[in-house]
Amino acid sequence: MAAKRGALIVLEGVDKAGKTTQCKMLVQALQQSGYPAEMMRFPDRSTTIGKLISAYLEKKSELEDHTVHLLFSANRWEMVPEMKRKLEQGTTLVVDRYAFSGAAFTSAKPGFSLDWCTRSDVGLPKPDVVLFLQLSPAEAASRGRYGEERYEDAAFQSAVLDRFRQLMDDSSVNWKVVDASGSVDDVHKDIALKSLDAIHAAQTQPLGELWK
Ligand code: FDM
Repeated sequence: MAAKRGALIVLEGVDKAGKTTQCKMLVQALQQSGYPAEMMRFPDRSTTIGKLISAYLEKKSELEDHTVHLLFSANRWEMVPEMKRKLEQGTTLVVDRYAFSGAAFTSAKPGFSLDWCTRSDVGLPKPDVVLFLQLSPAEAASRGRYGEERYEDAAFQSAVLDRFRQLMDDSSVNWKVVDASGSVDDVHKDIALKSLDAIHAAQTQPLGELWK
């Protein structure tokens, strides 16, 4: 009999919400409970496209805004065959950022509609759940200064949060809000419970197509 498919679990949220820490903890907890699981992150800076994106984020290069948006999207599409293969083999993928960051960040720039920003990601593997780590701008600020990369400033992050809120109105996506203001362990427990629900549901549902 074919293995039950793994779940596609995405963590989103503004900077400082703890996405990367929580992704790592979730993968470890799932593995320890006997669920095959791997972490992925977008942008994946290791590929040729990812290196272009990384240089842009580090402000070592300039790219036209539509162009970099499409590169972020292409960086997801290039991983799709591998993602599908792993999911089909029964591995759950825990993904740090996905198309929602793509749409929220670009559409926070002047002159970009949310609609245009989602187009290039239509049809990507649809997450079984998107966990949105919620943190108020004041709480984010209390976690220390932003870094030096592009987009790491409070005004831009607040525009991004508005766009995330708009994306969360779309009920075709299984959004779950996680209060990220608690302790690392409390947030982890909430994420683990919600992820197990998604893993069980995924076993009886085919993988969907995002925004289609
Ligand atoms: N980002 C990330 C985008 O602008 N578009 C995207 O599609 C994705 C996946 O890149 F500022 C932004 C979000 C963030 C930066 O930072 C990536 P991290 O620290 O590698 O997550």
